[in-house]
Amino acid sequence: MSKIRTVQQHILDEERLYPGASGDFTALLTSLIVAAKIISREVNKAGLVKILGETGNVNVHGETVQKLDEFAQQTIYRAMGHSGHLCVMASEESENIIPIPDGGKRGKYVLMFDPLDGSSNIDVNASIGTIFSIHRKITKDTIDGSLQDCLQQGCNQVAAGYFIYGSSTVMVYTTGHGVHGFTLDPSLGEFLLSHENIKTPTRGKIYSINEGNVSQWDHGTRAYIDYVKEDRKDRGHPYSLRYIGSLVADFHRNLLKGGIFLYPGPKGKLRLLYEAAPLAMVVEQAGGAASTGTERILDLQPTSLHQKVPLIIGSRDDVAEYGKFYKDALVMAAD
Ligand code: FDP
Repeated sequence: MSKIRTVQQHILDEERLYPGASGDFTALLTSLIVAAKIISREVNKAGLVKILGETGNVNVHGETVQKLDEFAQQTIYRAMGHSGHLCVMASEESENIIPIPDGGKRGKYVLMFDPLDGSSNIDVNASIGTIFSIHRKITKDTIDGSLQDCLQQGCNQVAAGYFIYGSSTVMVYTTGHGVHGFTLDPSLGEFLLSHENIKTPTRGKIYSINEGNVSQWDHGTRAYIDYVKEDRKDRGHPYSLRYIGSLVADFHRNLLKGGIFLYPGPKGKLRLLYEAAPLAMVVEQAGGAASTGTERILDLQPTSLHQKVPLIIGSRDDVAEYGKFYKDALVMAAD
């Protein structure tokens, strides 16, 4: 019979792997989980917005109805700003770094987050999510964190993960010791271990890409997508196309089933710090890979807060195969 474990118990177990741990990190994740539960509750009510009041209006309870992505942003800020464990935050929704509120205790961690990824799907009841990435403070001059603390390579993350608000709410996270998934039991208000030590298949049968962008693709991407669509049973082809257009949802499905998600260049659309790097840490910990086509995502040195990168992520052999197509096309173009 499978064991019953809450995410809190699991985080505490992981903390015991570090005898000198102060408990700060555990407390930080606990605050983040509270924020996610509040966002989850609000996402579940999204369909009632029209009944209870339009965005910007005052609803029947006398509350101002906010856009869900603004609500998610503020909820995380309010839950984390006073947690005492962070020195700075950065969000996909804010242009600049987010300092810790005046008077708030400063801590040794940096939080980067995308409060509500895939938000264009809210109105159609498709899954959306919150992505997070945690680094240690590296600057020493003041107790406040700075831009430099936010612009760290993904390989320095101490934890990363996401919450997906779908048919149920699921949390997936890693601290560098495997990837674990927890499903929210709304009646208990607890995330319970549902996916222990997730390993993604080394090769999948799914490709996920916005094919409407084909005219903007490079030759390598075009050749690769033609290849996965070939009717070659000996190679396990054709692959099935699955694209929701909500990164967390597309990523989560491919993580569990195997497959490849592509948002190719030249510049890409997805953000390095809030989307690509955290999901790259998760996928690598699950045995998969994440690349721009030529470089490992976790090796990229960010140069600005909202930097976009091409993102090719998923099953290890599929990502490697894409890389060969991409590089071959570059070589051919150079000849
Ligand atoms: P959205 O615009 O709905 O917020 O990064 C944002 C994102 O969604 C991802 O979640 C998703 O994978 C991607 O954009 C979809 O982009 P396209 O509509 O260009 O396919």
